[in-house]
Amino acid sequence: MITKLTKQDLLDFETEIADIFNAAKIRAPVHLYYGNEDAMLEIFKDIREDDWVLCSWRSHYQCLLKGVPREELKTEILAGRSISLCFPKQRVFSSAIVTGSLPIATGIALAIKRTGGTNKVWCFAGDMTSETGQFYECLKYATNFDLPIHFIVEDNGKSVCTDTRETWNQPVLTYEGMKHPRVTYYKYQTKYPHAGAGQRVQF
Ligand SMILES: Cc1ncc(C[n+]2csc(CCOP(=O)(O)OP(=O)(O)O)c2C)c(N)n1
Ligand SMILES: [Mg+2]
Repeated sequence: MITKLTKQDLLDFETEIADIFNAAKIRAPVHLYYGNEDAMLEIFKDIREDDWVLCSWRSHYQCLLKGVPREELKTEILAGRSISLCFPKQRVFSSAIVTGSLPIATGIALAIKRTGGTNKVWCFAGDMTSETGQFYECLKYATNFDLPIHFIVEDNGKSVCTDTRETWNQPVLTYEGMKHPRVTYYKYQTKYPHAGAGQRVQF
């Protein structure tokens, strides 16, 4: 574990950001986590300081757990950059484009392998992202070339306002319950909407 952060620290951070957002002090979207703190703390037990962490638009917990100082993260979010947080020093990168970080993560893993590195890439993807062709291709490439990468599928059941299982007419998602050596799947129930913190904020 890189930090000594607790579940309560994670919850407190998102609550503070939610309050600031609802007070209309952040003039850009925020995507908050809730309900996945235990899963995150468990996953980060295996993540090392020299590993790379690739995320989506929803990445506050990863930034904190990878060692980005709380105030530094807050400053970036307040500046409107929550949707694509990047901290090269802590080796955490995000993309606001659905599937955007997957090929980048795979490429970093390829570079580590080619240069004989011993570190690894951790790539986080939402449930809808995990059902895309891009995800399938990146996982296939990483598996077949034995790249040092691990994917984490974070299932909140939705893609913005759309039910992922209904979209694909698939009651069980592809990586749900699958024992794939390069994939960790977990389910969580958030109390926040896809973006924002529950109150309409005009940018
Ligand atoms: C290429 C692209 N298409 C559409 C969007 C709009 N969009 C942003 S997040 C999102 C939902 C993705 O759902 P999921 O992968 O389950 O992640 P979650 O937000 O639920 O964590 C969509 C469609 C986008 N950012 N990029
Ligand atoms: Mg989702």
